[in-house]
Amino acid sequence: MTSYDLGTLIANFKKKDKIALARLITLIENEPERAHEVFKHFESVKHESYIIGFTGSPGVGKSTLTGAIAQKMLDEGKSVGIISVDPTSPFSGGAFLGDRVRMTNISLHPNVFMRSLASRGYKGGISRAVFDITMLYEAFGIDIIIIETVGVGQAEFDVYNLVYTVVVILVPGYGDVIQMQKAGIIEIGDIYDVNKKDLGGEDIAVQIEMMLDDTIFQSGYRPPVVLTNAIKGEGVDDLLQYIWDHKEHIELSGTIKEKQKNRFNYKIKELVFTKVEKLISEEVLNKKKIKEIVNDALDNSSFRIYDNVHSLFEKLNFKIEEE
Ligand SMILES: Nc1nc2c(ncn2[C@@H]2O[C@H](COP(=O)(O)OP(=O)(O)OP(=O)(O)O)[C@@H](O)[C@H]2O)c(=O)[nH]1
Ligand SMILES: [Mg+2]
Repeated sequence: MTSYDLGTLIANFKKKDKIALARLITLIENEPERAHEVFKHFESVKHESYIIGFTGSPGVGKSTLTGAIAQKMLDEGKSVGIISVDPTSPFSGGAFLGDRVRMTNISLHPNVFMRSLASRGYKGGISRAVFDITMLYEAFGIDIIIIETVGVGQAEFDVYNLVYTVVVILVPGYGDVIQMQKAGIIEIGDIYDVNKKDLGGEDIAVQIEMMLDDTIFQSGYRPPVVLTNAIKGEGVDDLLQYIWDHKEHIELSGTIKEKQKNRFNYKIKELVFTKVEKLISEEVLNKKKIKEIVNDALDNSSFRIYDNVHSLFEKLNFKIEEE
């Protein structure tokens, strides 16, 4: 994987070379343990991207809508980085091609970058990979990042911890709002988009509004509901406006700082766990002592493993000296 010299890659990346960005993403996807080598080069950068999540069941129109919204953002002079998490694709290449077909208008634009990930098979999980890619997009100086996820499963829920505005996308006839409520999806939306309005959707919008009527919003912000036709671009301006409104709301109320703290805590925990796991494997699991505990269990009593492992850890001295 180290067929490219890291120094050259970073130098090209800093010159805004999209190929260098793509290669660094691949490097970090495959070798997350090298992330510190990469990000060391950006410690003087203070650029922050605004991160938006688009979530909804398969086929609701997430990619089409992402394409339409991204086009509007480009028209406003912003650069856009897209990350599509595709749970069905066994490898990212397939997802990328599929989404590129749906985002043909924008995929060749110089200020757009796209990446698709299969949601399985990443060291540290999908949210680890997604987080690291958002960091590379930020380092690259991208203004807006859109993360497209299918709204099921823990991995996707983790992604909500990484974004500032969550757009939940529904379509006419798709189940009912109660079903979504059960899945916990309904609580996480900052904006609700009922897409495919050419097929109806008023009833769904009414159901969501009713549900929102029953919810108390401490922050004073009530999530709006918008109807769109992503193919024709209808309602997309409204959706975009709601995104900017939410951004403004969280910036003015200071909520964005909390969300950023959340992001950092989440990442730090993941980095620490990864390090500790490695340390434990090297320092503990490979030790002779473990074999002794196993043999002791075989020779004497299986019940001894609990106390033996407990005693082993009593001898470990994990401490960070704080002055
Ligand atoms: N009628 C109608 N079809 C739409 C609309 N938006 C998207 N579609 C179609 O719905 C299908 C799925 O759209 P995608 O954008 O791929 O949906 P997705 O949610 O990204 O799908 P996955 O990534 O596979 O989960 C495509 O055939 C789109 O052309 C809309 O507003 N109206
Ligand atoms: Mg899609």
